[in-house]
Amino acid sequence: MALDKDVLDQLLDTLGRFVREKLVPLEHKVAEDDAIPPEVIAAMREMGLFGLSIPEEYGGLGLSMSDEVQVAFQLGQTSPAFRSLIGTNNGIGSQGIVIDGTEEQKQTYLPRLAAGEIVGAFALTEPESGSDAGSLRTTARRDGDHFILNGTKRYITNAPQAGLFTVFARTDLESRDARGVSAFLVEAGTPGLSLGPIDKKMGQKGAHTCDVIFEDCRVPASAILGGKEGQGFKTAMKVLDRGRLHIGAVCVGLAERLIRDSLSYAMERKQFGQPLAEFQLIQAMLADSRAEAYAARCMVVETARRRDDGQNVNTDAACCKMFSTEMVGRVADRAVQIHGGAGYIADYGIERFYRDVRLFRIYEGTTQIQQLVIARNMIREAA
Ligand code: COS
Repeated sequence: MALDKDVLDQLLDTLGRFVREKLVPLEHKVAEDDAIPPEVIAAMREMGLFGLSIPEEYGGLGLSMSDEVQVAFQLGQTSPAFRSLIGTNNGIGSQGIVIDGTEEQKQTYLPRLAAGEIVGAFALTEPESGSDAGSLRTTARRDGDHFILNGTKRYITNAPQAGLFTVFARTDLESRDARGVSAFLVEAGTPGLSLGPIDKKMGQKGAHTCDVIFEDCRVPASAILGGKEGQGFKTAMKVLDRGRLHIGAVCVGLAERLIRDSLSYAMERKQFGQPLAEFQLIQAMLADSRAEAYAARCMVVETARRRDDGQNVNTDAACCKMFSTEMVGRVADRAVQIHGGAGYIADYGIERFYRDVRLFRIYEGTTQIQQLVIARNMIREAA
C-alpha cells in the first residue's frame, strides 16, 4: 500500500534536509573513521529508516515500491555507506521474511528489524559460489528436529553488526543445483556461528562486510524460512528482484548528486578566462550525464509502478540494475574528468564517490548476470 501523499512528501522533505544538513557534512569523517557515528544511527532509527519496506502491522512504514524508490533517490545523494546501514533491513536482510516467512517468523523478527533494534544480513555468496548462486556448498544436515550448518559465506554486507542472518544452505545433500537449497533464519550468537575479520574494501568505507563461518551450527527446523525445504533459492531470487530495483534508485540519486557537484564546479572554476561550463566539451559531459541519469530515473519509477501493480518485473528490475549502475559509473568518471586534478585529490570527495560507485556493478548480481537474466527471459517469452 502506498503512503498518503502528504505523509510521503513530509518524509521526503525531512529526509532531504537530514541528508543535506547532517549526512553530507559527515561524508569525509565516515570514510576516514570507517564508521558511522552512533548519533547518526540513532537519528536514522528515529526517522523509521530501518523499516521503510516492512509492513506497518510489523512496525515498519510499509512503503510501496514507488515510495521506496523516491526515498532511495534522496538517500542516494550522499555516501552509500549511510544507505548501506539501513539497506539490508529494508532489502536483502528482511524481504525474505516479508515475502516468504511464516506468520511466527514475521512476528518474531520484523518488528525488531523495522525498529533498527537488530540489523539483518543476507548470507548467500560463498568462496566458491558467487554468480552461480545455485551451486552453493554450505550444508544443512538434518538431525532430528534440528539442522546442523557447515560452510563459509563471503563478503556478507553488515555481517559484523548483524543480529539476524538469512542463510542459504543445501538441505538436499545429494543435489548440486538451486533445487536443493533452503533458507534459514540464524541469530547472531548461535553457537557454531562466527565472523571473519572485516574486509578491506576499495570504497564504501563505513559499510562493512566479512565472512560468516558455520561450524556444526545447530538450529531448530523452525528456523527454515517459510517452513518449507527446497524453496531457498527462489526466495533469494525474489528478494534480489526487489533489491536490484532499490539499487537502481540509489544509483540515480548518486548520479544526480555528482552532476550537481560537477555543474557547480564547472560554473566556478575558470580556465582560458572563462568558467569551465562555457566550454562545449565540458557541456557535452554534463549533458550526457544529465540525460543518462534522467533515463535511469524514468526506468526505475516505471518499474516500481509496475511492481506495485502486481506485475512480474524480473526483466525490468534487471534492466534497471544494469543500466543505473553502469550509468553512475560513467557519471562518476565524467565527474572526475570535469573536476580535473581536483577530481583525483581526496579533499574534494569526488574520487571517493568514483571508488564507492564501483561496487554497484558487482553486488546484488553483476552487470553480466543482469544481461543473462534479461536475455534468458526474452528468449523464454519469445519461445
Ligand atoms: N523469482 C522467483 N523464482 C525464480 C526467480 C525469480 N526472480 N528466478 C529464478 N527463479 C526460480 C526458477 O523459476 C527456477 O525454478 P524451477 O526449478 O521451479 O523451474 C529456480 O528458481 C532456479 O532458477 P534458474 O534455473 O534460473 O537458476 P540458475 O542456477 O540458472 O541461476 C541466476 C540463475 C544466474 C540468475 C542466479 O543464480 C543469480 O541471480 N545469480 C546471481 C546471484 C547474485 O545476485 N548474487 C549477489 C550476491 S547476493 S547480495
